[in-house]
Amino acid sequence: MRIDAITLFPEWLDQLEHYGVVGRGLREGRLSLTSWNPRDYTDSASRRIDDRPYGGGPGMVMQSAPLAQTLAEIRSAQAAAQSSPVLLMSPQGERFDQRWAERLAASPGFVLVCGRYEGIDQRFIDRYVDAEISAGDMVLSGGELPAMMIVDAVARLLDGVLGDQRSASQDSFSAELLDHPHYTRPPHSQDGAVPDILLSGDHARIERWREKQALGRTWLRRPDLLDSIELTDRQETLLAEFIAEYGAMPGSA
Ligand code: 9D3
Repeated sequence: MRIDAITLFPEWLDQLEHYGVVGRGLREGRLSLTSWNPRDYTDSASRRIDDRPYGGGPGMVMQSAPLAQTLAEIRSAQAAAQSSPVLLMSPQGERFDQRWAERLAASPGFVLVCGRYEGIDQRFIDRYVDAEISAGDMVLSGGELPAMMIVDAVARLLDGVLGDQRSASQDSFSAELLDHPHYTRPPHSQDGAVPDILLSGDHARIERWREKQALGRTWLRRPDLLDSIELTDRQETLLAEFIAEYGAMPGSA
C-alpha cells in the first residue's frame, strides 16, 4: 500500500513512522507514506500557496495551482500512484468510519490532501478530488490530524501490521458493537474489585458476560448502532437480560 499526503506540515505526518504498530508497519515497508509540501511546487520565488477569497470575507484560500502541481509531481514520480484516488480532508466531507477504513485498506493506495486556512479553491476540488472525507462534526485547524487518523485506521488493517491478526478481525466486530469493560491485576484495589465471573476461569460464562456487556453498553450509549445490525437470537436474549437487570438497578427508575 502506498499513501501520499499533500500538506503544508509534512513533518507532522512523517512523525507517524516513529510510533506504535503503524510506525513499525512503515519501517518494515508494509506500507509507504510520503508527504509532499505544495510550497515546493510553486512557480514564484514567494512560495505563495494561498490568497484572499474572491467575494470577500475572512481568512485565506489555498490556491489550486500549487496543489495541482504537487499532484502532478506525485503521479510522475511514483508509478504506483498513477491511478490513486485523491481524498480531500474536509469538514464538508463524508464522515470517516470503519467501512471507509476497510475500503481504503483493500486498495493499492490513495492521495490525501490536507487543507489549511478557510478552504481550498473549488476548481481544484472539482477537477482532481474523488471524495471528501471528514473526521466528524468539530472544527479543526486543518486536515493533517484527520489524515493521520486515516493512515492509522487503514494501516492497522493491513496484513502483518498488527502482530496478532485476531485483534484486527475482532475490531471489525467491535466496529458494530461497543466493547465490553476490561480489567487487569490486581483483583482488589483501592478502586474496587474485578467482577467475580472474570476470575472464575469459566470461559463460556466469561464470553457470555462480555457479549452481554457489549450489547448493554451499546444499547445505553449508542442505540443508533443497534438499529443498523441484525442481532442473533442469543444476542437478543443477552440484551433482554441486560435491560431487565438494568431496570432492576437501584436509582434506574
Ligand atoms: C471556522 C472556520 N469555518 C467557517 C465556517 C470553516 C472551516 C474551514 C476550515 C472549518 C474548518 C477548517 C479546517 N478543517 C479541516 O480542514 C478539516 C476538518 C475539520 O475541521 N473537522 C472535521 N474533519 C475535518 S477534515 C479537514
